[in-house]
Amino acid sequence: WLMRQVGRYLPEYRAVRARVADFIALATTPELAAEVTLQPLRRYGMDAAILFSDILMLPWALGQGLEYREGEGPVLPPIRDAAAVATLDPGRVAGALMPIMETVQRVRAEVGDATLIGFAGSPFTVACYMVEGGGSRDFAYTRTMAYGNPALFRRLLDLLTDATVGYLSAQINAGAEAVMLFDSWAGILSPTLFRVHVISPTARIVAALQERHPGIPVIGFPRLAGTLIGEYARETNVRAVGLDTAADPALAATLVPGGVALQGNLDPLALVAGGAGMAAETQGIIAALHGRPHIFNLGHGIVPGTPPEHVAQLVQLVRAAG
Ligand code: 1CP
Repeated sequence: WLMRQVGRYLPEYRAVRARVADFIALATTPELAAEVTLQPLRRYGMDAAILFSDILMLPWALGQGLEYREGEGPVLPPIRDAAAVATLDPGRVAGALMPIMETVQRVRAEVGDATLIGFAGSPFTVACYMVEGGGSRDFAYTRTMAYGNPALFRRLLDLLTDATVGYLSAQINAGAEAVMLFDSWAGILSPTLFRVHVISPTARIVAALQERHPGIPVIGFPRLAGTLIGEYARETNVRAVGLDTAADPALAATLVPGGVALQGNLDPLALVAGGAGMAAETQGIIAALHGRPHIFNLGHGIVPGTPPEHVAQLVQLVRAAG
């Protein structure tokens, strides 16, 4: 399967997306969300489906406003002080996210032999968007809060950690067979804060899920973690670690314990290019991870301009190598 295998690069996704007003309407209409979740399996025969939703549906469910603006991405009213944190209401999460659980049930009923992966953002990455009020190149407000008001930042992260356990647990109860934690901005922290805000909440989430749902694997994706990926894998107990594009698979294989699967890590832009360049990169990654559990994937999500036929070529290359 591939990160962001559902989305704008697929004409059949754009057709469904055109039937609703916005992204939130699509994510909360189970019939349509289930349909788009299954699109890449129908087109390419992927071995896993990833729930169609977004990491920001959790802040939305907590009562923080959320809007997806065309060409601009997500926009939220920033949370930067204690009064704003106090407006977040964990009590409304389960009810608000009920349509997403119905999507999980629908997909599970139709997914056949493929694996259904549920997901959430990691508490740190979700906090980045909540504090900043949307995407950012450097998440300056968030990092400044983490250093300058550690008690408040900690309170926000604790609230998100508890809510994420409940959210992922509900997805598993609805039929998710594995879950992934997207920590897209893990790499912007100092090593000290990486331990506090990335490793520690992730370890808490994995432990709570293992207790409630023994045997359900958790895939962690601490993007741009560099050499801290080994410590992340050892301390969090995830069953698989996603490698970002910049990670050297051979080095990662020496840092991460042998029983932990590695997932990744073709550059999404190599997929845009296709052809011989993509094939060489793909073969290099497969060779570097030969002999250990490897889930072939990208190093980050598929980008909108990706030609769908390049994805078909990639699936063929990976199948031929396996
Ligand atoms: O209408 C649209 O098509 C909007 C585009 C879109 C899509 C298709 C957004 C807005 N989210 C999604 C779906 C999505 N997002 C999925 C499920 C489908 C799949 O993987 O195939 C997943 C797993 C995500 C996860 C996600 N959302 C992450 C983590 C992974 C990553 O890409 O780093 C992040 C950071 C987001 C936030 C987000 N949502 C959407 C956008 C454009 C963004 C990025 C904003 C930014 O940082 O600028």
